[in-house]
Amino acid sequence: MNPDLHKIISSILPHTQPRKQAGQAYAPANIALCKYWGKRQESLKLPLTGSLSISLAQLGTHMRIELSETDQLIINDEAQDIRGKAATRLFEFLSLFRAPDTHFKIKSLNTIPMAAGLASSASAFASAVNALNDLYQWELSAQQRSILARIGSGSASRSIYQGFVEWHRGEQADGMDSFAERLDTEWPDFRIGILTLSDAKKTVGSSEGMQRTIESSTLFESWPAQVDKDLPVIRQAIRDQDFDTLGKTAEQNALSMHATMISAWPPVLYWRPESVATLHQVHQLRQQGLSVYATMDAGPNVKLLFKEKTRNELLQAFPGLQVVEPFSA
Ligand code: 2P0
Repeated sequence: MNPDLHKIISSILPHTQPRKQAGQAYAPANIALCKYWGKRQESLKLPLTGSLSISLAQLGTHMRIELSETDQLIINDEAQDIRGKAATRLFEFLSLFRAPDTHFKIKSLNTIPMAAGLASSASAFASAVNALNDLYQWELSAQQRSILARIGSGSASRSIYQGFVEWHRGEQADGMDSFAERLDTEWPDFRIGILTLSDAKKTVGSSEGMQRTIESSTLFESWPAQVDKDLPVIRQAIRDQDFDTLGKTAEQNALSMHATMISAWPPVLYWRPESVATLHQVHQLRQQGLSVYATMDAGPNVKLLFKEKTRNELLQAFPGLQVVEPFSA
């Protein structure tokens, strides 16, 4: 085990570990409005920049971790190959927290459409940390859970909270100041629309994609400056409930991130023809006066940002649109 990881984790966990037979918890998925793309340190998943997201309320991962004789992983009622990529990554992470002779039976239920490429590592690793917190009765703060979830997957640091969430870059080498916090702004009529355009399997995972971008894209040199410009604007637009400033800054931020990916070699091109057609359609709707913006992550699908009053027009334009109300109870 990486000695830093061991030291950091034991500095967070309480010394006594009373435990139950099983722990369970939920964590929402999240969509970044100012994206995280690039690490300054790999094993602790320390980001090059801060980022800011909105969590997806009831769309996320329910996880139950039960003490067991063997390691098992069941996702949406289907037993997974324990040697598969996703299972290996999850169990390597969980092994950081358990005695060597301990085994877990994990049952995970995703309420987010898997085909949307949104059932990402964020809600999985955040729900895993929350479930461990329940199993071992650690009673960790949200900030401590955010740090642990970050070690599993960077974006999972943000999935510890609902609402608007900022992940601070931090400066320290041990990552103890690189955690997410909830912004104390509610925005009841803010909506996210999910468009599942393609279920083509992801060709390049995020970790590999960001590494390749850093190594081979000269455009990437400008990415931290883009975030420095966008993050305060997005934070302030949320405080002011200034939807158009938020929307256009978030869309430009997403497209700037994709520009760096596309200029990597080999190109990290997540876009499909349907993705580009949808971006054009969004731009056309804006020209017609509709206040709607787009964002995209490490996959071909497009997410829309809009307000409740625009819902019906957008459902007409995009019949398959799944509308998320991030501030519904
Ligand atoms: C984000 N993404 O901010 C960005 C936008 C994808 C594009 O966070 O290597 O799965 O586990 O830290 O968290 C996806 O990256 O990567 C991601 P790791 P993660 O949402």
